[in-house]
Amino acid sequence: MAFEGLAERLQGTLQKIKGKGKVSEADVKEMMREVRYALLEADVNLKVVKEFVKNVSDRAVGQDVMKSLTPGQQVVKIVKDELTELMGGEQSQISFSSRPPTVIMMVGLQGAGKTTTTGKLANILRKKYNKKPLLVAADIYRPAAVQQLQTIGKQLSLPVFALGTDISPVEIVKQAMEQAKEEHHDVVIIDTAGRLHIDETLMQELKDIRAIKEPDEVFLVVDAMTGQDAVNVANNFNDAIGITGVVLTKLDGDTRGGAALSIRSVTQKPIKFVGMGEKMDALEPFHPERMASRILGMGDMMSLIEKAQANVDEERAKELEEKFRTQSFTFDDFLEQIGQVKQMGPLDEILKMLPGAGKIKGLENAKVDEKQMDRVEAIIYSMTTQEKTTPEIINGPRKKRIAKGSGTSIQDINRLLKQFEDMKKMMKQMTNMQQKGKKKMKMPGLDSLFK
Ligand SMILES: Nc1nc2c(ncn2[C@@H]2O[C@H](COP(=O)(O)OP(=O)(O)OP(=O)(O)O)[C@@H](O)[C@H]2O)c(=O)[nH]1
Ligand SMILES: [Mg+2]
Repeated sequence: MAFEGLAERLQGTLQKIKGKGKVSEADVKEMMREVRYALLEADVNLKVVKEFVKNVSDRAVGQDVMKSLTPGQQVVKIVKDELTELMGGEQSQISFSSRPPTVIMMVGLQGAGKTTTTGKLANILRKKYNKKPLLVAADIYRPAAVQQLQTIGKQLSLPVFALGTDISPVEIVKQAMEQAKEEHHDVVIIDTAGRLHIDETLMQELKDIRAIKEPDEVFLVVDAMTGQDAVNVANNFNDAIGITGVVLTKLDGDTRGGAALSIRSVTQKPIKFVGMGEKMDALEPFHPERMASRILGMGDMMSLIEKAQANVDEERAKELEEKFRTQSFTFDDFLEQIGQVKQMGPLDEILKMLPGAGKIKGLENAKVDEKQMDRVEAIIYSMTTQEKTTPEIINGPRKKRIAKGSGTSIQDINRLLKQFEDMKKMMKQMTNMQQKGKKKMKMPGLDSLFK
């Protein structure tokens, strides 16, 4: 899980100051020492850390905090605001050309994820923006690079422009632009070659491609796992050819976070997307505020809801919303949820998006494997209709019967009953939170699930 160490340390540190009715300068100093350490440990650029610490400190010992009724919480909010700012503040959108086709160039070092991201991005452009992209295979150097893009194109049913490897990338791109015009493609995404290190030939070639038609976006693709090196790479590419944004890949791995937190501040270029896996739907727009919220254990309800909305149909979501509200959620609904959760992705990732999830005992080690889910399903299938709707009636003899029927143990039944109760409680909390938050926060999307 990305950011794990950083999240843990920051949350631990903030926990100490959160409940304080009074926050002294010494408290802030103490806290910031730990924050500084946590950031450096996460491989955040030293200059960035210094500036961050200064900004938070200045605001945290300011008049507003001292006068506030909840200074501890105020400080936590400042940390969150500054983290958000550090990652760029607002979400950065794609710039489209007013005179199509929009040209997007993918650049970066070898193995960063350019080719994969080209496919993922085209997929998003088609799905969410209704665009008709053309993918261009301009990497003539790495063996099978052209085929790789063609395979991705086939998989997504998207056209790939390729001329083999005996022709220069500049010529390929020129001809691709012609074809895009003829076939009315409104976006052209150019997959360029990577190098092990930044070198003059690579840069010159990229400059030559750039010169054919000024791209609307030059996306630098960098591997988040490379930490501060990613920041250096970004700086070098930006100086040499000029980039417009960054795609941070492999954020699904256990990166410490240094790149995500430093890149924007060092290069002044926004992170536009993050890669969350190898599959073609594993690219997400980067939301600084949501990311800050996730790092600080405040959850990421927005992403969770969006994920849910992508998998749940509208009608059913409305029904569930009503059930959450009236607390009439049954084991049948639970069963259905399990099915949907299975579709949403790894459960431990999803649970981490819940506010305060980090504090639920044992959750960090929750490895809910398919087998366990199957067991839960078997137990529910062994319940009578009445048991499913009013689990309170499940007494000793009933438990015995269910255990026998599902090939599980009484302990398994007890555990599930407890989980079900906890889940109901959590839903109640979420519903309450939403109602309270309504006046203060604007959370579009959330409304449709929890009214
Ligand atoms: N886990 C994970 N793997 C990724 C992600 N993005 C790319 N990869 C993997 O990283 C490897 C390299 O990806 P490519 O897209 O071929 O990288 P490239 O930059 O085009 O590489 P070159 O063309 O050799 O320069 C592949 O195995 C991808 O599946 C991501 O977000 N998460
Ligand atoms: Mg490639």
